[in-house]
Amino acid sequence: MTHTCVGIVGAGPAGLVLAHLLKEQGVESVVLERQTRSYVEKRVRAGLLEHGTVALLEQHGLAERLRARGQVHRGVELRFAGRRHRIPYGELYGGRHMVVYAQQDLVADLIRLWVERGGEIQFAAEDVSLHGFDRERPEIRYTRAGREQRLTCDFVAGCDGYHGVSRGSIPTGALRVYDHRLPFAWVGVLAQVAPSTEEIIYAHHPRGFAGHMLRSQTVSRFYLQTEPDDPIESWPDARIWEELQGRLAVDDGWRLREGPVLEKNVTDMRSFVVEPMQFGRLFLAGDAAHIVPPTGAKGLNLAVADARVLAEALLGRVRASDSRGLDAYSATCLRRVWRVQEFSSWMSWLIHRIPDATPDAELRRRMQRAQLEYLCASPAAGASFAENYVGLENL
Ligand code: FAS
Repeated sequence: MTHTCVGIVGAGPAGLVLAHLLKEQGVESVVLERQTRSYVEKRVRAGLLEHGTVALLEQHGLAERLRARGQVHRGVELRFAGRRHRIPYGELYGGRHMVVYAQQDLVADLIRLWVERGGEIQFAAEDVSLHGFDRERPEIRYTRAGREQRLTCDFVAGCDGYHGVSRGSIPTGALRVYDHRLPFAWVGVLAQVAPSTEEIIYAHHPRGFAGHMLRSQTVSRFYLQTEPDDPIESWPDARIWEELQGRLAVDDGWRLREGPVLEKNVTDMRSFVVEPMQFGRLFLAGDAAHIVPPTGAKGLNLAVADARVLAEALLGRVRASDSRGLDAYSATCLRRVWRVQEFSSWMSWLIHRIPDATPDAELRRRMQRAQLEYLCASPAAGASFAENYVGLENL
């Protein structure tokens, strides 16, 4: 049996950033990851980092490769009624910018730096179970290469995502669960094709939303609105490109480049939050505690924000025996979580086609169009969008 100060379950953005911030201040942790290293370093997910996320990574010496290979972005393009509307969020929000950098590349950077700095990470840790976190000596049990292992710790960080074991380890009834499924889903597409745009495009179209996201100069990410539970089999590549061409079209002849589809899947959209994000000596961070609709590109950024709050709170307790940060952990994180939930939900309803089954669908479509026009015409509305999209500070 080994002991560490903080047992971290999950080597995603939340777990890895937390591990680094603790180690930098001399607080030891062990990261337990169910998957193999190569699996987590190839898993395609997010790709847009908020200004605050990049600043935090830079502050802690974790952003060298991100700065060298990420693409700085200062604006986004909305399309509707065949027209383009650029929202210059950099100008509207004090020059702050965002960086396009694939999540799997960030995870690979954080793992490489963690190992280089002497951090301990156990990949392929199976059957993880959490014990005693409501008492003084939490224990994490797991098997690795068929042998049972036990890790005692002073605190446990549940950073194991929505499908992890941590949230489910908390006694039923101890959590309030908020779970809302939006009436749209995304066909996520990764294609071997250079981007046809300099900036991210969100297109509102009568056939449904389409998004042209960016990942690199040779690979592009696209999203298409579909029905929840729509099987990916109903989206052959030909249909994907036909719908992207149609929904992204504008009246100035712009054309979308096409290329081989590398990956495609259907992702449901939900707003999910558990309160509180802690129980005894177990603290949930990232997707283990909340899921936001991917529209506003917030999930990864929220995970890193939780990790920053949890690291500060744990350091306060471990180094100064000051428990106030840990006592307030959940309330501190939830202020940002609910702000981001509201913005992501608002943005989802702004740019998706309102389903026919929605009560007063036609009326809501008229109000949606008025909102789009107002957002593109009003500097005040643009500034409010900019600070939410790029990332609110001091929350
Ligand atoms: P993660 O899920 O990233 O990491 C959890 C880790 O815990 C994983 O490595 C997992 O293998 C491990 N784990 C799980 N169970 C375990 C167990 N029992 N024992 C040990 N380890 C365990 N967000 C955006 O901001 N923009 C996007 O465009 C975007 N697109 C997305 C597309 C998809 C298909 C998905 C699924 C998510 C997307 N997200 C996006 C959200 C996503 O990026 C998450 O918000 C982000 O990964 C959250 O980071 P973590 O909380 O660290 O959780």
